[in-house]
Amino acid sequence: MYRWWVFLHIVGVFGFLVAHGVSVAITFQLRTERDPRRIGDLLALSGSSIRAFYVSLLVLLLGGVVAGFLGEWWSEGWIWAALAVLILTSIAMLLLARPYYRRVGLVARALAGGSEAVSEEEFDRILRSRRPITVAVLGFGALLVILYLMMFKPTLGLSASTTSDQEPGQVAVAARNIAFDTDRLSAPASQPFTIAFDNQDAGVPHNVSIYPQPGGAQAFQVFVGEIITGPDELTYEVPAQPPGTYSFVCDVHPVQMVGTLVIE
Ligand SMILES: [Cu+2]
Repeated sequence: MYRWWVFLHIVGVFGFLVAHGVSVAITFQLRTERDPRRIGDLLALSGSSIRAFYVSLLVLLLGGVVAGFLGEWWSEGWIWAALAVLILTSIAMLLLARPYYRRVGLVARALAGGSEAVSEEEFDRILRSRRPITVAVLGFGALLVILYLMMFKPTLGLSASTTSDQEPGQVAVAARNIAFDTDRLSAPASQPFTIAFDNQDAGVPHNVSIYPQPGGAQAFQVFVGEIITGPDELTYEVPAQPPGTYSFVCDVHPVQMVGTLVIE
């Protein structure tokens, strides 16, 4: 299900880019166009693409929001940041672009109607405004930021896996997309602790085992966790360990799934 909602989200993105590409192309065409009638036609064409643009935006938002719930991403910073960038950029672009289009349309209609209230030079100056470039750079920059947030998923200090709100002696870690959701865990020294393990990978076996690091406090494997196939959860009971730096590893994927466990 999750992949289908991401699929829908990306379909929305394609529609969004195609529909808005019409407006972008026309905006730059306007800078070289001086015939008021042609300009009126171009503005009408741009306006006609706006509906497809808003429909795509809705599909994009719907797919993204639902996928966010299914993937349990709403507890992480990147998805909120991406949504904020989308909303704020949309508002900024609307506020910057709308007066420009409105003025060009108004003047083009007046000139086409034979009005002489606006001179050719003034019309030229309005059409040569740098406003469209500002809007395009803003939009493209925001797309790059959102793409970065979606690809790299930085938690931005907001993550369900932060151990700060856990009681001492309770450690939580999740596996998703053949990766642990954190590369650093900490546990108290010289007392037993639990590891609440959440395997979110459907059909994929994972576990959590604890190994000493070279030169660490223990010479032998400290703990071997039972392997569970996701989606499944299990709480491991780990016996007391001396303070030191250890590795926590999934024995099924020891290369991709490894992190540092600090016992202090
Ligand atoms: Cu694994």
